Amino acid sequence: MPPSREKSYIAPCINGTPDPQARVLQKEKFMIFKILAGLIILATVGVEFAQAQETQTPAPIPIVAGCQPGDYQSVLVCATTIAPSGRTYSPKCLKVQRGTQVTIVGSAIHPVQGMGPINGVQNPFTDIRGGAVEAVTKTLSEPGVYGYFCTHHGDENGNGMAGAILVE
Ligand SMILES: [Cu+2]
Repeated sequence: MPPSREKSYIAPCINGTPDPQARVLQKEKFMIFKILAGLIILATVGVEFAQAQETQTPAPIPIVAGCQPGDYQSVLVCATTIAPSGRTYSPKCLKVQRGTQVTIVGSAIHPVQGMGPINGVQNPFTDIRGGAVEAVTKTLSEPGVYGYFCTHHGDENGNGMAGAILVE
């Protein structure tokens, strides 16, 4: 008989009374079972958590005024300005952090008007009915996409002279 087997074999009883060493061994076996069960539970919870994370991935960025997700020019300041540049805006696709003050320059030639809410996010530039003929400053506190356009050279659907602000 190999020595390892001899070592692992413990009779449950010695002379009709339970062997205390055997009981210890059984406790250890039970402990191993508990650890295994714990690991299985952890793995299950982990998988469920990962699946929950997967379903919580943010919705794709809506394309507004032709701005694709990769087109956004990131500006890491607390106040920034978008100005007309010919028949377009500069920057046309602007990305800022929430809480940034954004000024859009309007003029008699390029009255600026905000688009309606996108994905339920209210656009503070929308209340400029007919288009602002001067610079308008708004603080964008809620993440989302905010569209705007020139009422002379663009439209509500983002055609022509229009732009988008992505707030993260
Ligand atoms: Cu214009």
